Amino acid sequence: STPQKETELAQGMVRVNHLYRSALKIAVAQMEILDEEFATLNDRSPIHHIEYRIKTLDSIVEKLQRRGHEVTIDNIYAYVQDVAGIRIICNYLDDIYYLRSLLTRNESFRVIQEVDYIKTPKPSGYRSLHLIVEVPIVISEGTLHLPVEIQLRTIAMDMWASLEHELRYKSSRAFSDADAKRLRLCSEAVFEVDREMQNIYKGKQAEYEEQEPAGEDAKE
Ligand code: 0O2
Repeated sequence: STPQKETELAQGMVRVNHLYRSALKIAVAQMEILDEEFATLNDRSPIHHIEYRIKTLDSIVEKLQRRGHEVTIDNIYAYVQDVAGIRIICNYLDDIYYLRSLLTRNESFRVIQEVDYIKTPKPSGYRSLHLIVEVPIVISEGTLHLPVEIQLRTIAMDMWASLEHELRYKSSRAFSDADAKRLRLCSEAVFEVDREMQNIYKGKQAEYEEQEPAGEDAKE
């Protein structure tokens, strides 16, 4: 790459950063509004907590190169859909699909891609629901739509993903095939826990509903 190309890339990155930061802010604010609404109207929110990040330049460059694209600003807009990323950690499995239904039904964030790694886990054992939503941002030239990746997962799936990432990439010891196999088994065990916790929660809820008269009946 020539020095001129590098200057163009650096200048373009300032704009990329600004635009995707803006899209991320709007998407995070909207998810926080939903979370607060659930907490106020219901006694609990399907959201345990929210994390978010802007992809680092190194990670953007690595992704473009891995997929055989030249590293240009246009190619970032065209091929990297997770420059802005939100991770929503939910308590229960059903909470993930409930949030998915809210996101797919609303008019302002259009879901343009969905990959369900819960129904079909990755070969590593990774589980999460990945959505790409288009977020409108108003800038001086008008309204722009930018993609934001939303990863939805349970606390248990998040525990597995963080430790797997740590073991695979950051641990000082070598990562063997046997380690990978044990991690796949852990992923299945964790999924079993998710299903059982979900059942316990559903059971508890049913018990509660039996004891408490429904709102309408109580008034009569
Ligand atoms: P970051 O935060 O950018 O550094 P890609 O795999 O990136 O070529 P795609 O389609 O975006 O293409 O990938 P995918 O797999 O749908 O989503 C990538 C993200 O999902 C990763 O982000 C991780 O956050 C998560 N992920 C996917 N597979 C695994 C896995 O096996 N283990 C763990 N722990 N996380 C996974 P980046 O790009 O790595 O990170």
